[in-house]
Amino acid sequence: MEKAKQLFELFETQGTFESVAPLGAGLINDTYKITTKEGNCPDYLFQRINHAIFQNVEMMQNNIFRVTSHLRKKLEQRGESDIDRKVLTPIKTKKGDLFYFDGESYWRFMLFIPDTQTIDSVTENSAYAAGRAFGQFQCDLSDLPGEPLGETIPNFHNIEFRLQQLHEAIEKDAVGRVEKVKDLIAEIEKREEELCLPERLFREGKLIKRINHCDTKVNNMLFDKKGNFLCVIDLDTVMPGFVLSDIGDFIRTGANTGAEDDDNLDNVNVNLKVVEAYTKGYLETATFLSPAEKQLLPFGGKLLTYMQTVRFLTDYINGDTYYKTKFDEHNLQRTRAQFKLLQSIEEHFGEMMEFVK
Ligand code: GN1
Ligand code: MG
Repeated sequence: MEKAKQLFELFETQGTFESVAPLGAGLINDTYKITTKEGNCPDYLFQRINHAIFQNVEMMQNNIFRVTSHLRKKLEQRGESDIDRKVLTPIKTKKGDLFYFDGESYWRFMLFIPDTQTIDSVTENSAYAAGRAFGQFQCDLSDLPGEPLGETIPNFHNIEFRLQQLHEAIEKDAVGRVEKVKDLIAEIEKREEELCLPERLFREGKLIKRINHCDTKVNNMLFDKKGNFLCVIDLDTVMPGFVLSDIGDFIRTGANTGAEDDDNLDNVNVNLKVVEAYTKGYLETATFLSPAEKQLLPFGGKLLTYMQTVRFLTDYINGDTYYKTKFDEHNLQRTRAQFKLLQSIEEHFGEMMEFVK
């Protein structure tokens, strides 16, 4: 409480601090909401940035500032109303910085957007809206002026790098968990060659990098109370990557009939209706795609689900050092649920390819 109040005073905020409460379900940063006393002053959201993961906070905050300013300009050009609800607004410190370091933690503020909801599962309608929104997001950022954005986490969605991390974890076997997950390791190794395709295409000059969100979990989208799409949130990982990342992570989360960490694998399957609706919406606004990129979109779903399986398993083997966990075997349960989803995607891959055609 005292800390929140102190931070509130350090940033360019309006109104009087009233209360603070935790918010959201992110696996990385800690998020809180500050309510102000005055009805005509905004409320604020602030976060302690996970500095172990985002090691270059300055680069990340600069990326976010450039991206949100550019998106705001695009909204203005299109004559949109309610712009403060359709793009995030970072708040600077009174000194003009995009974050504050207190000697231990890094903090940042943004405007809180009221009367909104995030959702963990989508209908066909909201999937279509999400597809259009992420296509528009990438399209709007395709002419971002200036230097390329920095990679806030180097090699973030590079599957070859993620596999290398897995192999290092297996090698170390820091907490003696490898024996228990031999079956999963074998399944992952069986698919390595196939799933490293995009990195090979990139090296051959056949696939390019564009600005992506790189964390298009369905709950990283904000809707109003009626279910209308407002904006994309959690911009920490906006950086250059393959367009496969964003459609892929949406399929992984939005088109999963179960939960990311479902303990009942029978719940976990790919929802083809959601994939179809998202693909349709996305292709309507992502008008910049090359034929090669279009062809690979369904592969994105496979790749990101595979990558998340690899990442959760790596963290499990390392002894749960990266993701927040709620119980002892949480990362293993997540791994099994992601692997089940991967199998379901593989089974229905032919149908997913049809949607692009
Ligand atoms: C993390 O913080 P959150 O929940 O939005 C992770 C994503 C993973 C996701 C899995 C920086 O996202 O890459 O896909 O968990 N973010 C980072 O749920 O590693
Ligand atoms: Mg997030």
